[in-house]
Amino acid sequence: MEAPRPIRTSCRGCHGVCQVLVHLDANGRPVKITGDPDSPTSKGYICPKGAAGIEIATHPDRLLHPLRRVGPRGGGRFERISWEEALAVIARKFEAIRQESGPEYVALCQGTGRPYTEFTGRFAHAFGSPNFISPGHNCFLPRVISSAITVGWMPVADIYGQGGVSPQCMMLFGCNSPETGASDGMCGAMVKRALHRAEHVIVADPRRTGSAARATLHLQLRPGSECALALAMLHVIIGENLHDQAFVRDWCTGFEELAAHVRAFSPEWAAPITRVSADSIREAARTLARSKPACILWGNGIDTSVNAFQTGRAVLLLLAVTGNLDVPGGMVQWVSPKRLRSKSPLENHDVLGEQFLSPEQKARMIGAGRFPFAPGCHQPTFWDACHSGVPYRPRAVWLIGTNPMLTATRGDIIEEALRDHIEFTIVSDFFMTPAAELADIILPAAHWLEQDDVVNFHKIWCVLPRRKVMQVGETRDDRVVLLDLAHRLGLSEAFPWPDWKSYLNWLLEPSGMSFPEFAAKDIVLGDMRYRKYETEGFHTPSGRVELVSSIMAKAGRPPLPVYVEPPLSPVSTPELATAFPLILMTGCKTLPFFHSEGHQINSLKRLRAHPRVAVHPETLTALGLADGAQVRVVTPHGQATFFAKADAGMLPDVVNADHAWWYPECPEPEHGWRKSCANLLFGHEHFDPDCGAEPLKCVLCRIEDVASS
Ligand SMILES: Nc1nc2c(c(=O)[nH]1)N[C@H]1C(S)=C(S)[C@@H](COP(=O)(O)OP(=O)(O)OC[C@H]3O[C@@H](n4cnc5c(=O)[nH]c(N)nc54)[C@H](O)[C@@H]3O)O[C@H]1N2
Ligand SMILES: Nc1nc2c(c(=O)[nH]1)N[C@H]1C(S)=C(S)[C@@H](COP(=O)(O)OP(=O)(O)OC[C@H]3O[C@@H](n4cnc5c(=O)[nH]c(N)nc54)[C@H](O)[C@@H]3O)O[C@H]1N2
Ligand code: SF4
Ligand SMILES: [Mo]
Repeated sequence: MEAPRPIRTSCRGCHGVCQVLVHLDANGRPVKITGDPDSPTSKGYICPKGAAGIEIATHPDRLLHPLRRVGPRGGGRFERISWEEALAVIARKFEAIRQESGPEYVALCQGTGRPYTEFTGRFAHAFGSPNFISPGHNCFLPRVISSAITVGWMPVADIYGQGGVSPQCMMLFGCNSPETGASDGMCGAMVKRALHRAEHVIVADPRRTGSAARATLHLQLRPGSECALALAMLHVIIGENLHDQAFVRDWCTGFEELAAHVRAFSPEWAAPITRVSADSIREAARTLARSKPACILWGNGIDTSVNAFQTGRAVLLLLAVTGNLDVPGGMVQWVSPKRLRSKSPLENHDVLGEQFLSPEQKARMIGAGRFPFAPGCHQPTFWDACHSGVPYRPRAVWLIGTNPMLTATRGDIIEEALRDHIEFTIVSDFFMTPAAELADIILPAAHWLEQDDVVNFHKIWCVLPRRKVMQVGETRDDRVVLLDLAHRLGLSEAFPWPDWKSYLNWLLEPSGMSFPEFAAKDIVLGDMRYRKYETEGFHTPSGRVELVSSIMAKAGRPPLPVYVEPPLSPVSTPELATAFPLILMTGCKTLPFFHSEGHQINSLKRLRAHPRVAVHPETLTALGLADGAQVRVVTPHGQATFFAKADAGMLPDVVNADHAWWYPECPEPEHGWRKSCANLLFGHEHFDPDCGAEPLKCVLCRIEDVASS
């Protein structure tokens, strides 16, 4: 019998947009996933995580049915229950808490942006709870929010060449998607292609990444110093009159103030701070300003510091003054298809449902007002409250797609809170995790191979079809579960769709397409237009690019970017640096894993068997350590165990540790989560005052040999 034709769908193994082919056997069972060579988004690329999709979905450890805890928390005993029972128990409990204590006593924590995002915030807010928590303060949202207040939209590097122009100069600024596969809704392989085409490639990264090694210019800066680099580049561009005079005159506010502000920040000022030579800073600035068009792929390397928000603004100002906003091959605002309803919170904030919260409910958010530009409820502040009960302790916490003991800071207090303090915890996941071990109810989530979807969460540049090709056990799409519970709790105003299918049809309705018609398409694009500001202005209070931010001034924050030294560094805390002489970066993404995901998966573990800390070979020798030695990374806050990896691309006093590492095979309930958890190395003391970001890539540590102690 002839095998059926492969099914074309889109992968959701990360934040990429790769289109893939799922190959079926004669019985219609998926057996293999390959890249789709005809895909306009990924042109045949597939990474190991995408290729492992079936291995993940059908893994023997996959959660298959709803479970209810029996016996004590952490005792490892659960019983199978039906979906009906699980949902009825949850609805009853949520309703009781809403009546007895108030809706804010039910909190919803999600992980990074995944399909559920279009309903999670909406659900919490419609229920009346402002306590909607995500890792967004450390990820992507500092750039989204700083962009929103500066230009009114999220600029995206125009590497796909919709306007028929490729970037001449590309700068990677704390972004490594060519090596990690994808980020921010863009395929790393397509970024790589654009890098090959660009005349100039500038990489600002403390590590010599693959892209840095091939770049025209690698600015190997000290971690955490990137705002100083951006300010000095602005100094050169404005000082040498290399800025786009017409754009600045017609479309920016505050240029004179900016020019006066950056006068003090010369390359000579920045060189000792960044460790990049003044000549290299000048060269980078001149190249960026003189190449038309130019774009900057900015990434998580600039989100995770106490100066993330200001840095995001400084990078954006570089693009504004060089006239690269919304031009072909520059940094563009994507035009989404008019005839599809957008479910992207980046485009339509109402998706998150904040309009359903009353001002009184908003004011009850844990940490309300602490960080003026934080997205939602600030994750570390939230977990502190769960632990201490100050200002109050939520009674129910629903963890959807997050493994907070591994990926948030201070997993120790999160574990204690879940075990000893929170009355009712629900976990929705694919697998049993250290957090799920402490849950009262566990809900098995559907994998992307098990979902029909209209994919445009990031709204970076396209809408893609996703098709359900399999069903494992009783797993359910998180959104189906949220929709069902919303109806049980009387939230039909916010969730008017009777079921998932009708929601998808509602999204497609203006186009007149049915889901099968949509699914038969490769991609749906809007009619891209550039320089939209010429007719619409910029979506800011002044209608222009606010080089001097009126919104920040109003919030009592510096309206022009300033450099802030990392709180723990050889400069800020020289005494501490004698005991902790190395600068520690954590959590640069690695190709095989998606944060804590993939550690059960053989094909992925084969690619990286152990958690690593990358160290310069001379530093290893000076420490008397061999390549591959088991070491302890120690900070003033904690310690974790890794395997040393000699890496000549590191600066001698900078090391880089993997994050989110755990051992699913180790005994429950901990599954070895404490052993190599980079996030135990951070306290809850230092935050970005604007958005609440944490210095995950710039603290101090020392390295000790495990064998000799
Ligand atoms: N030290 C350090 N820490 C970091 C970072 C860093 O750079 N350094 N990076 C930070 C960043 S950028 C982020 S975004 C966060 C990520 O933080 P998280 O999102 O909490 O990280 P994941 O490990 O991806 O956890 C996701 C869990 O969700 C499950 N899951 C996956 N897909 C789905 C789904 O569709 N539905 C459901 N219900 N479950 C699903 C997975 O099995 C896994 O157990 O980590 C942050 N933590
Ligand atoms: N394979 C894989 N892909 C992923 C993920 C994953 O876990 N695995 N996670 C997804 C998520 S949630 C995110 S947020 C994205 C993040 O993806 P990216 O935006 O690429 O972020 P990172 O890999 O965290 O860091 C990018 C680069 O920043 C550099 N960097 C670190 N500190 C600094 C600094 O102080 N200054 C500068 N200029 N650079 C610095 C690092 O050396 C690194 O090379 O990736 C997404 N894609
Ligand atoms: S890069 Fe991301 S979207 Fe692309 S194949 Fe890999 S996991 Fe899937
Ligand atoms: Mo992220």
